[in-house]
Amino acid sequence: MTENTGKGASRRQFLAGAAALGAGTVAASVAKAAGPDPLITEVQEWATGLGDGVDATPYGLPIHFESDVRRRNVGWLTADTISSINFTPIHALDGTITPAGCAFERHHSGAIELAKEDYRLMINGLVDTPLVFTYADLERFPRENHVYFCECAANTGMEWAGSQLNGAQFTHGMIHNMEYSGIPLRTLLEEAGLGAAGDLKDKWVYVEGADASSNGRSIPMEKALDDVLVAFKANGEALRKEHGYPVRLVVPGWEGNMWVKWLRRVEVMDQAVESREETSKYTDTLADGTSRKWTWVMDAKSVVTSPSPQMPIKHGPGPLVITGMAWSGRGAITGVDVSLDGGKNWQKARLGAPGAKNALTRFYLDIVWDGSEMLLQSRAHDETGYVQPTKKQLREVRGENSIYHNNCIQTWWVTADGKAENVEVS
Ligand SMILES: Nc1nc2c(c(=O)[nH]1)N[C@H]1C(S)=C(S)[C@@H](COP(=O)(O)O)O[C@H]1N2
Ligand SMILES: [Mo]
Repeated sequence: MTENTGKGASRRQFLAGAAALGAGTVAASVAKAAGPDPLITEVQEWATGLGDGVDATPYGLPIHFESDVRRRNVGWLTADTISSINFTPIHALDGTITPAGCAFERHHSGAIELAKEDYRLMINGLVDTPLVFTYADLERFPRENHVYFCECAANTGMEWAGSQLNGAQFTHGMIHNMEYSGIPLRTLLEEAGLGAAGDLKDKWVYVEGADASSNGRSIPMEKALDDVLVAFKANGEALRKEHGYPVRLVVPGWEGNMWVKWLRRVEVMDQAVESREETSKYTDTLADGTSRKWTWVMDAKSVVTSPSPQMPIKHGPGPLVITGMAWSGRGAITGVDVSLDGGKNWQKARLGAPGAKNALTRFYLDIVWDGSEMLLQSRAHDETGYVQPTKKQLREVRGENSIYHNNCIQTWWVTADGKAENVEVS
């Protein structure tokens, strides 16, 4: 429900909610509505004229009432928008699929425009036959569809030292979850032939993009041959320019930086390159000043998306839907717990659908809110048995010098007036 929903509409939804929850819970407040509602008793403007014809919007956009549901950046985080990041409005979304139009963007040298006709993908290095594929070539290989999340390793990175950004969009919005159509990288590597590489166990691929930054990353051959996709469609349509049109790499469960956009080259190598993006950046500085490297996998994590600072409770005490999302780069989410009191007591949330490997899972906790303040938290479990850590537990092993891979439990302080704020319970 948004502030744009008319009074009548909100009452209709309220009635539907009451029916679903069973009579008694909210029926009393509905009965109190006094006098005829003109939205029901009077013929409205939208019923006396004609609506738009079918071609009014050849490619549809969200209705203007929903214009607040959009990507946002945080000006002070980066010097300019060229090498920067914006955030998915996760607070306002439901289900699991991220619409491409509001899926976060992260560029190191801006989003480039690269036409399909100008697209080339080179496979070289320790292969039997170096190959170059055009876009039309790629379309002729057998393809697969998979839903995967892509999370920047810096997601939640501003929260290490204390609570900072006031909204789930800003604390956890460097993530999107789409259905990709693409070719297994394995297929293309095998097309070039891996005989020349010898024993594949200690081999790597180095992947780079066509943009000025190139964003080169080394990936162990084992992963390259496992589930990595060379993708050209997301959510059924061509990738958006900002997400790597016409072709990007999809590296399931691993940090977003490895998902090279505008993919132009895959080189088979006998060692890692140790490029900028895997040494000076995307390594995790520990308390003693040394850094962890090769921390590719995104550990299990979750966040309550509503209520949250951008999604206050407007309806007062009574039935309340608490919802959020959970994900893990190590496998499927098996459960999510929700706490209303800062982690003292936990309740099992309901999963919107069974967790799927390396994809977002939606969770719900439907409660009757008594109007008292809450310290809302969520805690994810994945199929490896891993449990999302508290901030204290994470700091014990990782210190506070890091930016990347902060997957600790998030707290929203919900006050009696329904407003929510980002606070730290460690
Ligand atoms: N070629 C290229 N690929 C890139 C980047 C880039 O700047 N250039 N940014 C990386 C980073 S850091 C992330 S988190 C993801 C973000 O993907 P998105 O913009 O589709 O959200 O793309 C990765 N791939
Ligand atoms: Mo990233």
